[in-house]
Amino acid sequence: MNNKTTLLILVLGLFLVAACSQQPIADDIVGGGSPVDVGGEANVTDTSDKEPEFSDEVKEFEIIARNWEFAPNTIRVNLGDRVELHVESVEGTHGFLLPEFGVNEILEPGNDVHVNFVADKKGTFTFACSVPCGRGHGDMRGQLIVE
Ligand SMILES: [Cu+2]
Repeated sequence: MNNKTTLLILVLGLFLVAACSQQPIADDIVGGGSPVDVGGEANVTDTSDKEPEFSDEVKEFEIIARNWEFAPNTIRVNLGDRVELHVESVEGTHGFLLPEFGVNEILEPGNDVHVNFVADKKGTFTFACSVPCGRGHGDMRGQLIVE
């Protein structure tokens, strides 16, 4: 009886020791593979990258459309700026097309059309009239520069 109890305790003890010594090893293996760690680091990096990228500042520009030009025809903003354009035709019906930022507006004379977007990519992007408006239509374009 006494012997059996001792044996049982010994065996239980061995199981416990085995279980205890195996768990940290298993944890180490999971931790060493560390898909969780990498994901965490990537998330932290993403957040800190994005936060300074998008400012709360709104940059407003007045643009006049007439036959056959936009004035001004060059707009300069910084990456991450929120941009608000007030575009108004003072002469005939024109369009304002800036496809890279999903902008496509019709400019009826006298209507102040507000266009909002975030300058979320660097580069030089052409905006142009999208309404056939006469012989100068093809020259009626300008540039948005995001730097
Ligand atoms: Cu046009």
